[in-house]
Amino acid sequence: MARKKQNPFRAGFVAIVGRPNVGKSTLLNRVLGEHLAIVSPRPQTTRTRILGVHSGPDVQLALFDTPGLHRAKGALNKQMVEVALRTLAEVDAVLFLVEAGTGPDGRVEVGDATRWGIEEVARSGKPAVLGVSKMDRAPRPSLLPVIEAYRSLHAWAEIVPFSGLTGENVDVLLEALARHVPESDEPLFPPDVMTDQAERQLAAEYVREQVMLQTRQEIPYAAAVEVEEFDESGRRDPPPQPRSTGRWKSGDKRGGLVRIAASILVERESQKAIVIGKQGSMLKQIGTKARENLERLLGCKVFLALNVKVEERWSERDAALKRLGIWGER
Ligand SMILES: Nc1nc2c(ncn2[C@@H]2O[C@H](COP(=O)(O)OP(=O)(O)O)[C@@H](O)[C@H]2O)c(=O)[nH]1
Ligand SMILES: [Mg+2]
Repeated sequence: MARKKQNPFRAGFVAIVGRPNVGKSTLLNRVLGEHLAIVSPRPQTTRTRILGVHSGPDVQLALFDTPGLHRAKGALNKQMVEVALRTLAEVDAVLFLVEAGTGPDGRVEVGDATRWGIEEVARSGKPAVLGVSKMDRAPRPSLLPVIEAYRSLHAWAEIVPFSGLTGENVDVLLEALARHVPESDEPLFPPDVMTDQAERQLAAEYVREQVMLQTRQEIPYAAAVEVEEFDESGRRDPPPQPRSTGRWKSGDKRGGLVRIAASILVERESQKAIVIGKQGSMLKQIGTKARENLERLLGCKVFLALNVKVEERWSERDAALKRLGIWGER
């Protein structure tokens, strides 16, 4: 009996880039089936690049979620855009995302920032797949003009409409990306590794996500979160080896209790008052929701103690950005 020729194994790094809010983080989470990257309706939710590893039978894609490409003002924003551009230079392939949907007159407007992003993709010289996101909210016939508008702007390797929210066509998108990463004898990461983010970092991000979702005006952009204590001595069944790599593996849901103490940094006393809320109500709400989400992620009980600190102009100071992990090795 003739046996089907096996596909060669492929493995590579892929940068997910695009304007803020196009659905980069939602896609990464959908691919991994875990809430790894935080998501909010606000732009600039993602501040660092986040590695998520997708391992299939004949492919491994190491996907970097990146901060959105935008006109950056201030040290924090400049650093975020820098991270996205640097990631472009380091990967095997690029997934550039734009949103489905047309204007009320049926026309497709390609903004200047998007054009600039596409130029950067071209400059990288990497094979680039165009992902047209949020297809769930665009009527089918409206997809074609969007695809047409972008087709002429770059020699895309492939164009795939998809929805990170419903998961529609995400498999097709992954297959398209797999065709543009190199053949490889071995995977880049052990197949059970999902990210290089330590649980401690994830805890900080989960708290920041609730600040983004529950506060208004300037607070989301003025806030950062620092975990001061992550005590897992109360966790059940410690793993056989210390996880010195800090890599978080899915399936690490071991029961028991983790105690976390974290500070929410803001830039002014007035902002501190808002984050604390009347008789602590806002801080309580942020803490409750973040704790529930963390319990789901870690698979154990979580004791989460939050406080709010003022650190003037942290977002303008390089040292603070480094300390908070926004600038540096990542
Ligand atoms: N309808 C719909 N909304 C989406 C989809 N993907 C993301 N969103 C929403 O768009 C907003 C920004 O998403 P996010 O993943 O944070 O975008 P990012 O800034 O590119 O990482 C959030 O409110 C998401 O819920 C999608 O496929 N369909
Ligand atoms: Mg994001």
